[in-house]
Amino acid sequence: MKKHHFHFSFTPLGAAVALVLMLGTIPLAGSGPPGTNIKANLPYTPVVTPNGSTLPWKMVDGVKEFHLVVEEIQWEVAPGMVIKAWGYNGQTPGPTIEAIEGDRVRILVTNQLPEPTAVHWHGVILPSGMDGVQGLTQRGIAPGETFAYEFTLRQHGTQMYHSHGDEMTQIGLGTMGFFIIHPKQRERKIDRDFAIFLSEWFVAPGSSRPNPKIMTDFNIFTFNSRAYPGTAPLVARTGERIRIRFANVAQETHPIHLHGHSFKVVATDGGDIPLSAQWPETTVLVAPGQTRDIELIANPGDWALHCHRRHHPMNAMGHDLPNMLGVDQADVQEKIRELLPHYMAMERTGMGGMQAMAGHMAGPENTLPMMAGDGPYGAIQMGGMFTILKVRDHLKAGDGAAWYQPPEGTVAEKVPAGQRLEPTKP
Ligand SMILES: [Cu+2]
Repeated sequence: MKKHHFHFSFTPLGAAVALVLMLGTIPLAGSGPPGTNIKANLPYTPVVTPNGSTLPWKMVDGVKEFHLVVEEIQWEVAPGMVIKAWGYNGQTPGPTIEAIEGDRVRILVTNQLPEPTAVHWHGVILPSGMDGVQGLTQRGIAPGETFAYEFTLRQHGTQMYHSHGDEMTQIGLGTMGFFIIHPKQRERKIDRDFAIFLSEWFVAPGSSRPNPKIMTDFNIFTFNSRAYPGTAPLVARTGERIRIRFANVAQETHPIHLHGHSFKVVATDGGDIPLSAQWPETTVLVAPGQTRDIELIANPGDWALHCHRRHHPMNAMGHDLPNMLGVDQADVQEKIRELLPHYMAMERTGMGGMQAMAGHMAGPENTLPMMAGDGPYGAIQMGGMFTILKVRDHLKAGDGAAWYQPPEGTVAEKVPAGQRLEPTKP
């Protein structure tokens, strides 16, 4: 294979541009990952990857050079559950790559996995030999080897990178990330730009290794490989234009629903959707192999953002157990326990009690209760693919952790005694 030569031939202009761009990679104490915090020096609004980070880069002879290391990692899905995942640079999804249309990029990939891999730049228009399909466009990157991918970005949009060798195992264990290409000039300013990768896993309760052989029956559902209440909220100011990018290389389709807003799907992994072809939505379906960008104007409040398949904003829920809804189990609990030793008489009135039960009953090690999260009014009874868009009129430190303070008289309340309660009838 042809060896790469890294030339150093700076022109004064190139050096100045490089200096300005590199300033963007200097981390500020307490202000997030490198590359995401000095907006003034970047010609775009940096993407925020909740629970993740942005991959730093350096200019090498006019080429933006990134370095990914694919490796086994210990990954916390949420407090109480750590898995042995495979990811890039210590994370799953791997750090978000950000670049600009027209950039020449070089991405070094070092393989620390126990088997060969290749990295596919999903949706990126590039020379075939840089496409990263093991066996088809290159030989696999053997354990310990470093490969260089290099190409010029001829488009903009939300693309992805993911393993394209032994995909069931490698993607199933977390080897994917965002590859975001900003346009040279955006027509409308974006105030906040978020990126959320959708994934599902099967991790047998009590174990820590995701099972890569599972095809349909998953038990852990994640945003950026985190399950609620481990998902970081999205924080914004009232009236801001928000872009949220979703990506999926998993097995399931995920209809992602945002409360309290009407949004437009403005782009797919194939490019921008023309204004005349955008229509309003409150739920966007993101299928495997797709990305979808939505834009909205932020309304004040705490707004649920979640997958709308009902078991996806849930954690492991023992779904193979019998249906007990409406069954008086007072007399049969002991008999059921002869068949299911750990069975508890539950769910007669619904499954909402599961969250309270999880609080005072020891479950299996290293898994997550089906429902979790306490809000200002009680148990939220959610898990999995669930997070909160927190929009405030005036942002201040700590807003990410604080609950919305609604204006007087704008919260649903119990009807006072003595008022007429007859339902209206057709
Ligand atoms: Cu889903």
